[in-house]
Amino acid sequence: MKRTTGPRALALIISAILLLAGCGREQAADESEDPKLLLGFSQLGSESSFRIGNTRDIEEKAEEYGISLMLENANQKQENQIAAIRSFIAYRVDVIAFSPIVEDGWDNVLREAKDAGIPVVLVDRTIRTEDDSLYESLIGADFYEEGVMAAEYLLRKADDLGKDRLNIVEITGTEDSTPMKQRHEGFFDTIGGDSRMNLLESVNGDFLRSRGAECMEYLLETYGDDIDVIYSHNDEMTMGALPKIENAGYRPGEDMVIISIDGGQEAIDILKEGKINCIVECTPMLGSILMETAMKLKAGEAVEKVTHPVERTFSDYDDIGNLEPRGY
Ligand code: GZL
Repeated sequence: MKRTTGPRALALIISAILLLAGCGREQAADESEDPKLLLGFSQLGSESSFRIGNTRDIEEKAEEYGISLMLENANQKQENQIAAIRSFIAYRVDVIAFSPIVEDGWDNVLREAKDAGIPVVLVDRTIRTEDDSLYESLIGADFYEEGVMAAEYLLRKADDLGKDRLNIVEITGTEDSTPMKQRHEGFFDTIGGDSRMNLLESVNGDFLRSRGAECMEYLLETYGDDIDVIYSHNDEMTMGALPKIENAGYRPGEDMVIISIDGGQEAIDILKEGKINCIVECTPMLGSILMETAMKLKAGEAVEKVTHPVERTFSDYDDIGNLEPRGY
């Protein structure tokens, strides 16, 4: 029977090697200048410009703050994030940070971190737990508010279009992730009382460009001319959908209102061309707040339980000709 080394076994092997080889933190400190702070960060993957920009910003800010960073990319797998957190515990980092790919399934490993006396910071997304002492701080967007901002744009657009019926299709992000759940709730809570608004169907695109294209192909085959509005939970899926809309003979941004989220350069440029009507910003630039928070935790100082960055909307109602380069 072929035996593979699962992530848990892998974490245990890494831990054993580190401990047996005496490469734990204490040993390293004797041999070289101990950095002022060792931060272990588990990134969930590289699925979007947002994610790649977030990783780059964290790396750059660690360098700027003189913080030693152990960064592990989980390639969209929760089990890889759990294994990475266990290896950070074995290595006895000062602070653990991670962007949880989904909300559930973290209590056990975070209890191990807590038992080891290592503080944990959530970056970008949050977890669902009965015990919020398992993490010190959440640094990330208010996704519910992003959904509200998207809906507020649509209500304004609906008034200008003067239609008494708007059929909506929704392309959602990763199932059970905080942005997927809250962007949906914020949007539909805001338009819920408006009789003009009609949801045809929500389909899951997992925040991926390729899946966004597949979702749009299905929605066009199923609803075609009936589609008035596309609400997409991130720019990657939106950019996957756009060629499908055009190949089907529709003008995105004119025949169909396109609302997206993130605000990376590629999507902003498409908005300037008029093929996307509204983009709600979701900034990946969380590195500075993360480094400040990690340094406070190491110094034993109090930190905010939740920090939301300030975000805005870009739309066809704005003059964005002179917008600063987005940096992601
Ligand atoms: C939101 C972040 C989402 C982005 C997507 O902060 O978690 O994940 O909107 C990314 O682009 O995949």
